[in-house]
Amino acid sequence: MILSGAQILWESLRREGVEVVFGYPGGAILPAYDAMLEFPIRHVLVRHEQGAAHMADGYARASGRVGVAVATSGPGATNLTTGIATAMLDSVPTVFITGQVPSKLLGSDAFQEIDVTGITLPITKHNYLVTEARELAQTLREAFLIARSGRPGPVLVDICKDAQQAKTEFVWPETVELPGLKPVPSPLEPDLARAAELIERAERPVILAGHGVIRSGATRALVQFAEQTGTPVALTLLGLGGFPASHPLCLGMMGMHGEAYVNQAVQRADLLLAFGMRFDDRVTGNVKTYALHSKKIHVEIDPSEIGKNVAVDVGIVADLRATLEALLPLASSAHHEDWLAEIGLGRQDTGGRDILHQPARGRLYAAHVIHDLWRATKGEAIVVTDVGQHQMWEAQYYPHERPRSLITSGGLGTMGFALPAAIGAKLACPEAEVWVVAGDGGFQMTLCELATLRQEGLDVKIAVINNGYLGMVRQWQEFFYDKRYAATPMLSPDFTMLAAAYGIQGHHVRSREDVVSTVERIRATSGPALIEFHVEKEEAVYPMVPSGADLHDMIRRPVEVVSALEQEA
Ligand SMILES: Cc1ncc(C[n+]2csc(CCOP(=O)(O)OP(=O)(O)O)c2C)c(N)n1
Repeated sequence: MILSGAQILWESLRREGVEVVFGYPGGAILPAYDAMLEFPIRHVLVRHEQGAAHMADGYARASGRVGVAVATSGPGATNLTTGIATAMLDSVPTVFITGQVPSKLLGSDAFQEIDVTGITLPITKHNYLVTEARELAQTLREAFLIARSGRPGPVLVDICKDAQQAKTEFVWPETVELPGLKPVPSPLEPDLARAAELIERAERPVILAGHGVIRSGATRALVQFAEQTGTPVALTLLGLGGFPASHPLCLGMMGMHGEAYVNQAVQRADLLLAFGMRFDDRVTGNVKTYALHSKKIHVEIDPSEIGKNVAVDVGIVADLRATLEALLPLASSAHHEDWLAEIGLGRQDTGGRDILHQPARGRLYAAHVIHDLWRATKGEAIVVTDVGQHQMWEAQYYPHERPRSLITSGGLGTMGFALPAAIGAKLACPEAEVWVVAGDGGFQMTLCELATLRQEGLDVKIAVINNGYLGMVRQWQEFFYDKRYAATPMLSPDFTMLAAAYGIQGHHVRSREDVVSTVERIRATSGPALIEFHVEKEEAVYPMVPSGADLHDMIRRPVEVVSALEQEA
């Protein structure tokens, strides 16, 4: 079959099972856009290429499938980079297609020529420059394989305009073998035996569950393992939902804004079982004082993570679900009642984050909003957050029961992620209730995608948590810079009027009494809607481990503030 490079692109995507792509056209990718009309693929026209990248990312996180974004050369491609880096740091399977100037102009500083493979080298798992149509099918096949295999990640394919236009025989490679791509190893018997031995001996074990649980579909195996070995489970931000929040062995989130008692449990444990997590600095605090009394077992698909930040006693490079299934018959049944009771006692120490139980007195706290949103949605929504205080409050006050029900940028911490990623998530899971939870700052970074939301007619609900500040940065200034609020007070538009301009209904909420009724009101309507919640301006996320401090050294809500609130009661 003779096809143009552009036709080969879409035919290859179709064969890879791609049903929707997110993109924005331009000169160097026009042949591809022209050919697209012949193929059964839904194209979502974004308003900025960063949005396309986050949509592909949100689509992939919500579904587990590969998300695809398309852009033109030069500024189209550079606009993708924040989204590519976001996908890279959170290991999200994505493929980015960019147009490039004709091959004979490469290196000539042609109009809209930029070295895209050079720019994206450190933020992709792999990238390609395609100069000939006959290379395309093989390259795309490889790109999808690399994006989804092992530790997933973004792959970019930069295609010269003449390679899109040229015609060639279409040959679809049924199998692909890449010398550098090794099959995921099975866990080794001696490592499993050693791990089982450490588990057997442990008296104060804690499981640290990360994004890998969700990526490998290990939730059921993890629940079984935790129950059989009587081991409590602490979660990273990206691990939330990987183990049901309501499970009696679920401790909740650890790390910088984790529960005080969870971090204490990690510090006091005699065995840490790190499953599909990478000992990120937000999780460990000061590594020199991190969990000094524990043996450590680390199960990770990426060998470069083993021993990278924290030395471990047993490192198992393998798929997590396969490892847990292999470990289950070897691990003896155990109960750790004393240990669980000790942790349970610690639960009373909230570090001052129990603002929910204080009287509202006309004040609206973000914690109220998130908690009431959880109640109204029965905890069943897919929540897509932006980055900042609201992101941490979501993690603290919206318990997640299912994998892939929280979508958030953890590694890169990308403001502007939420709205576009939610559009991707909704397209991946049309039946799901999808909520954006964003701050007034981050929402303004990509709010042009309201137009995309409207044009696509997607039922995504939006909660803008407006505190009039770049809240998380203001909090750091409050704690560590003597309340010198440099460049954090922020003037915003009336977000409901802005929504109205896009043909989207909007509501203001200023008091706690109105939270549930307004949420219910927009849930009862289909189609997009926005609520602007006007919350306390100078509230902080508690507790907090300052960057680089010891994990047990948490900042709590000052006692005088707690007692003042109590006196009001
Ligand atoms: C693109 C980008 N720029 C800057 C930052 C640094 N940053 C982290 S949180 C934050 C404040 C976010 O403010 P807002 O969106 O209003 O959310 P809030 O913290 O108030 O909930 C900033 C500026 C970032 N994470 N991403």
